[in-house]
Amino acid sequence: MTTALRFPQGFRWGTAVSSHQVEGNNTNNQWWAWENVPGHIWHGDKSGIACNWWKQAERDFDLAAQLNQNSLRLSLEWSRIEPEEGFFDQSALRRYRRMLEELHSRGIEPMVTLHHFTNPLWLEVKGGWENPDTVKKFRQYVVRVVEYLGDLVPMWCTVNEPGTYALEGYLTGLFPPGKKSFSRAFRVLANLLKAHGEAYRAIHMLDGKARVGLVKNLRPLAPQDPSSPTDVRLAHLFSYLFNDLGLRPAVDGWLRFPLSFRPAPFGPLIDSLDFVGVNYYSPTTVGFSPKAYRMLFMKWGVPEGVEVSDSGRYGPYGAIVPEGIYWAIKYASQFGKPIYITENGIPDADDDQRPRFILSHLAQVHRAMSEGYDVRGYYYWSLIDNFEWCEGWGLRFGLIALDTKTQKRTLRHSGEMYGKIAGENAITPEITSEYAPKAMENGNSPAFAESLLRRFT
Ligand code: IFM
Repeated sequence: MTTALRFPQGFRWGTAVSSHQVEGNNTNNQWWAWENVPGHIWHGDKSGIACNWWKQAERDFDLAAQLNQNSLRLSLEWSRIEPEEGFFDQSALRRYRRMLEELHSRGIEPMVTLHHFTNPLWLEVKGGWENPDTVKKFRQYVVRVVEYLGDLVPMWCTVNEPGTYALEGYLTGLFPPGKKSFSRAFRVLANLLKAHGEAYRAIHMLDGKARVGLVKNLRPLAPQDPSSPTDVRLAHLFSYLFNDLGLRPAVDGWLRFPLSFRPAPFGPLIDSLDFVGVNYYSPTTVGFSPKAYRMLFMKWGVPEGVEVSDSGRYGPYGAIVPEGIYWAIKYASQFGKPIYITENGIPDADDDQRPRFILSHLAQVHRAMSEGYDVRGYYYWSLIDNFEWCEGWGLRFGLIALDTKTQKRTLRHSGEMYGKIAGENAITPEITSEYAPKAMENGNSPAFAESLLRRFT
């Protein structure tokens, strides 16, 4: 690499976190209850005090500022703000207000997510997102939040990864409530999408200037055996169910089958995106398995012959395919809205892959932008190691390593590198040669990546 890859002025350089994963002691949501049942979390881990953000987020805001971050994506914990139905806790709202002010005072613009996987317990016992009334209750919570915090929040994400929430909570059963039912999964997804639409309208009613988006985890899906017509069809079907159904309704408003048995547009959803939040991690292969009858005979896997990241309870977290982020940007661009990469990251405890991962993915973001795709920012997941849901503390995504026993923070090499990129607003040849000289060689998986892009673009 001989010339720098420069990003436009004003590009958002950020990191992302979510409330339950960093705050600590979120005892009043369904995840806390779930964690306390043996067998649910790898190694029996618990979120505990997590990264102690409820008391000391400012310590990590300082670190984010030192890494030249101009934005940070964090989420609000509904179960703190509305601990009992209809009771809004002013002290919780005050704490969030303080956090947001502290970010602004460091020159860091907050991007705030309203729902990131957790529900208050009172809501969960009423059926959570299976219950259509939850949409109305979410709207009420959003209105309170925006009235109190709106002046400090230029960008809102309504719901984080509705597809993942529905898939893991209602199909694989790895997330609470641990159900396995297609019809429930699609009911939940439909309600989350409706909630997005309602929240979009409510926020704009209160603040015309706010920008509001939905955060979608986009996964390139490739047939396990490209010569098998069944695998090819299944990959397309799963891409439709996972990628398309979780995003398209926020543009055209339609809740199609299987989101609804009587397909119809849902008014508040129509054209309800000011931006698309794209989370990209890795691609998945899809193949036919007669045993997988509960999953429409689909078996998922990690592409073969491709470098993988650290492993969790069930094997590698994912394959490292930087071209996938380029695919995700192209895919999201069909909706005609600005794009933020709201999450992209890798679990890599010893940090031997992360510098290369970040550089090669950013190079693909740059490639897309130089072709005219409107990407406005990139948020690395995550600023600091945090509680990784059913994988507990077993997967480490942070630019900053956390010792959970002592709460000691240690900046990783990759963190230092990301800070330099943000500071330069560019990937310079010096940064590349210092941190990951081979990152731009596309040495990982060129054949797989190219076939992936051919199939899905
Ligand atoms: O930690 C999660 C996050 O909460 C949602 N997106 C994926 C991340 C890594 O698995």
